[in-house]
Amino acid sequence: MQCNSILPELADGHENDESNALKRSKSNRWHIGAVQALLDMPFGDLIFQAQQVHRQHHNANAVQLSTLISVKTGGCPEDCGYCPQAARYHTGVDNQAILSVDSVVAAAVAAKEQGATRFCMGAAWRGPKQRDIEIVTKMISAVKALGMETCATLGMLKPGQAGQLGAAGLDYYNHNLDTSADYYDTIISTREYQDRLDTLQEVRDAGINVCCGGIVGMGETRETRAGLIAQLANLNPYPESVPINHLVQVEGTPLYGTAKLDPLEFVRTIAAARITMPKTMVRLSAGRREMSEAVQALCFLAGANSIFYGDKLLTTGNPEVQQDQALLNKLGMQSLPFDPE
Ligand code: SAM
Ligand code: DTB
Ligand code: SF4
Repeated sequence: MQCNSILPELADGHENDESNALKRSKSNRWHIGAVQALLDMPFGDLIFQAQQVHRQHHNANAVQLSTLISVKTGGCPEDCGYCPQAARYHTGVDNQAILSVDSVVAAAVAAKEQGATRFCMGAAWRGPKQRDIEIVTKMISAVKALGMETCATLGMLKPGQAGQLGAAGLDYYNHNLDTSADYYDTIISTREYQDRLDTLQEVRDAGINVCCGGIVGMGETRETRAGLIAQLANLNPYPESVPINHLVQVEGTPLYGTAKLDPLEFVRTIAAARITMPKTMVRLSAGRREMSEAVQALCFLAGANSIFYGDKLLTTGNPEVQQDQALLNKLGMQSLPFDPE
């Protein structure tokens, strides 16, 4: 029986004359059309192909657990249409000054006890100031000393800042492209797509792992989702971690009330990320609390192999730890141990 599979080698960037339209171009880049062809496949064929790629590169029954903390909440000058922390929207999020290093370490200890191996510190900044970097680097060193992987998401970085974060022991920097270049200015007007790409380059140049993904369910088309995935897959190298967030609709934000995305479209996006970026950790990110267990299970089948773990994301809710443990048990999945590599 014929299924629309591409050869697994191809998914890792090699050309093959026998391959069909679902492939990278001669220049070894993913065309938006090729990613859209993946998204257009019959659902079963797409998941089968994603599983093949996934099993070639990963333990298909293991998931990496990261816990988030908001180290500085609300009052952000940016206008991201999805975000409850933008100062200009009235969302009921209370502004909170930067947390103390001690309280962040206490939260990391608790996260580690619950089984998280990575601790991600987020701040509602357009970008950090030097005095912010000085505090965050202390947080990073202290969390790293607990034997956890460290991640931070602090907004745009100026030259030199990524180096300071890396020297403190930062393993990953999260900086999302969020959507395709074409759709970006309908969602955010206070910065350019290129600003995001510039920060990603700063992170790369500092030798820090890149965590970069986006949000779906923002009223975009399938072509827009293809554009996001192609953009991510064409980063050279592609990110080590790719969070795929489902928009959490927060009252007061411009995107509140956006027509709901069909959950299977979300699953398709995960599968396309897996196929185009075979070795990356694809993170089933925001929006899990609003998702059924069955949809989450489909996301794991489609190649997701990491999640945010803990009762809260930054300002919105996440499934409770006990609920996630029960789901992973039900699926026979295990958490990935800390990998010092
Ligand atoms: N301020 C920094 C920045 O924007 O890069 C770091 C924190 S920001 C909250 C981190 C990411 O959270 C955003 O890039 C976006 O992808 C995601 N995010 C924010 N609000 C969200 C929402 N309502 N639903 C889904 N993802 C969201
Ligand atoms: C990412 O891609 N998703 C996380 C993390 N990186 C920082 C953030 C999700 C935020 C959801 C809305 C909130 O809780 O404020
Ligand atoms: Fe600010 Fe980040 Fe929220 Fe945008 S996503 S408003 S930059 S905290």
